[in-house]
Amino acid sequence: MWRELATIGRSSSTGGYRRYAWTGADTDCRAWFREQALARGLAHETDRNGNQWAWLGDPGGTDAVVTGSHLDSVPDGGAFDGPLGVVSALAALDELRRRGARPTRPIAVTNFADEEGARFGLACVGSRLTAGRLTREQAYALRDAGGTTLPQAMEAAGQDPSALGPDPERLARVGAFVELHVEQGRALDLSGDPVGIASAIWPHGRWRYDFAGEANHAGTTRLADRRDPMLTYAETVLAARREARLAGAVATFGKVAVEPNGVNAIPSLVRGWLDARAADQDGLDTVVAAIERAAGEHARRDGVDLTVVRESFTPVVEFQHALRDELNRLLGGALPVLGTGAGHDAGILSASVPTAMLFVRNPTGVSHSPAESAAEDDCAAGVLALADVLEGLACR
Ligand code: HGY
Ligand code: MN
Ligand code: MN
Repeated sequence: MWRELATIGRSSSTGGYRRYAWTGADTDCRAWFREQALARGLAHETDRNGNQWAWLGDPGGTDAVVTGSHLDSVPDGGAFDGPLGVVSALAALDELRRRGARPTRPIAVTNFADEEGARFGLACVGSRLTAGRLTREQAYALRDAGGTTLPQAMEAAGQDPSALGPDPERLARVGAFVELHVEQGRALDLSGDPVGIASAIWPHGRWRYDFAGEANHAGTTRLADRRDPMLTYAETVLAARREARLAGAVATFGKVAVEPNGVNAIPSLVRGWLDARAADQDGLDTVVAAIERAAGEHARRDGVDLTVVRESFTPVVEFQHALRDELNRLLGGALPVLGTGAGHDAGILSASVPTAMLFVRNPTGVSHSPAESAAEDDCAAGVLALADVLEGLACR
């Protein structure tokens, strides 16, 4: 399974993945998922929001135990973020069959659409829509850098967007959702454990900063006459690092767009995207407000106009203690329980259904990079742990 998926959407130059929602690579990942489902005799369906479900047992049944993750990636992402959860879910079903386990509840494997938000800027679009945390109107307003809207992109990929929206009936049939994911940090490497259980997800969001200045000639415009938005952007990036350090948070400007982006032209506009996260909402509010304040001060000094728009936000997630503790009991009771600053579909769904997460050790902690890795033995341990969880929850 892993080798068949590994070639899809992989850049030959960087080795990173470019599986953006509703592009050809995403379509190929979806086709792979459907083939894997049908090869196992699972009932495959794509829901109104483009999420794929592969059912063992009655797709219309209730109290289902659902497990899965996402197949889309960040630009030049790693092989494991998302796919490890989907492949491990399918492999865990294979393990249940090998054990002769007899499910008494429906089990489903999912591939949630557009978790990374790499193309349209909003994280977890498929699960947000299904959970009613993104309206049809908001989804229809999403555009990529080329101006293509989400519904246009879905239609071009053969997915009908006309029914985008909440799916309460579907979620009412889910008794528990468990997402396995490669750890995006080094806690398990430091503790020496192959598998861990999630306690919480930090609150986090994405803010677009537009710095509007005045285009002019790089060679003839006196420094005193410039309204250079690149200067204000640069000061804001430095302020983000300073304020994050002071607040014990994290803040990143990882994406920037410059107009007209000419070597010998002072930009008219610089657009920078801030990703900010903190252990609690107060910390996040503090760092976000401090960065915006600093940007405003620099903008005034530089004669630049500043606009800040929040494009994505996920509040803190505390996974349900009962399911978290049930997983720990099913796995021997001694697994480490750890928080994360990374967002996940499980975080979005946790407001609608009992959710839990399993993490698999990442020896370097590196993620959102072609260098992301996980040892095969640890991945196998994750599959067995997920199989134990599915057997314990769904095969009473
Ligand atoms: O950004 C995140 O935390 C996740 O990878 N979507
Ligand atoms: Mn990710
Ligand atoms: Mn992920």
